[in-house]
Amino acid sequence: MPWDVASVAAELLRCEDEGVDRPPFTDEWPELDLETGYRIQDLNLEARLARGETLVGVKLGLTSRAKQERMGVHVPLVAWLTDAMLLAAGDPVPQSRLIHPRIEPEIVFVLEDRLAGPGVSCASAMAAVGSVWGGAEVIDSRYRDFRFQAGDVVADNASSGAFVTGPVGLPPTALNLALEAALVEVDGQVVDSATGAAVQGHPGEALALAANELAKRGHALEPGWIVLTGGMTDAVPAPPGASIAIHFSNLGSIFINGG
Ligand code: 0L1
Ligand code: MG
Repeated sequence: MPWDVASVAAELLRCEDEGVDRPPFTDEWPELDLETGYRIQDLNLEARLARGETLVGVKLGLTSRAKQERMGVHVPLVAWLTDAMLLAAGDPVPQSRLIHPRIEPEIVFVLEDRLAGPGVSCASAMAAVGSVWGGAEVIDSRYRDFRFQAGDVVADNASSGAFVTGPVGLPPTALNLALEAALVEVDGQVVDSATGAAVQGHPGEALALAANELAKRGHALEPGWIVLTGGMTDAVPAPPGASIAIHFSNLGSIFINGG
């Protein structure tokens, strides 16, 4: 089948809605590059909004070396967050609507001011932040075994699934984000750890990157938006029955069970 922007967008939403995975489109359509992937992503944002979801922010993907190396894609990505992806504290992994969820620790910002690129630096990005939170992203991929190229994963909204923020929100001046640590525990065993420096040297760099990248597509980050700055460590599988905890040094702990 000759794929195009509209047919890939529709197929990705069908896979998401029906909970089925598929091979990456680049196997058949190698011209699916980043720019085309973003057009597909934006088309599916329109579809999500048309079906009643509300835009609540953006997520970055592949901002840490751990994530880039695991996924074999070496470029940071930006994607959309809607209210349908929000989990409340204590919610289990929403297995019934996900294919093969994995969980990763993230530094999360809530914006106080509008942030529009180009030319946004880490310092000017951080000046727009109202509060900083610990977060856990439950990623999912519509691609079998999470196998994809950059264009595929951008089209797939950077493997969006669900996310939850932790119990502690602090003003950005209250902590050194490069040193903020996260420990990832699975069934009571620490399996991974990182500090905020894993994310582009400082999570504010990821925020600046989002503003500058979105500016190329004619968008800005808006006040009140949530920004997930990208997995600090590799993601851990979150099957039914798993018990996952993420402990931040200053931003509290998040507990998620696999349902
Ligand atoms: O599936 C993936 O790992 C791609 C999205 C990356 C999410 C992240 O790095 O936070
Ligand atoms: Mg993530």
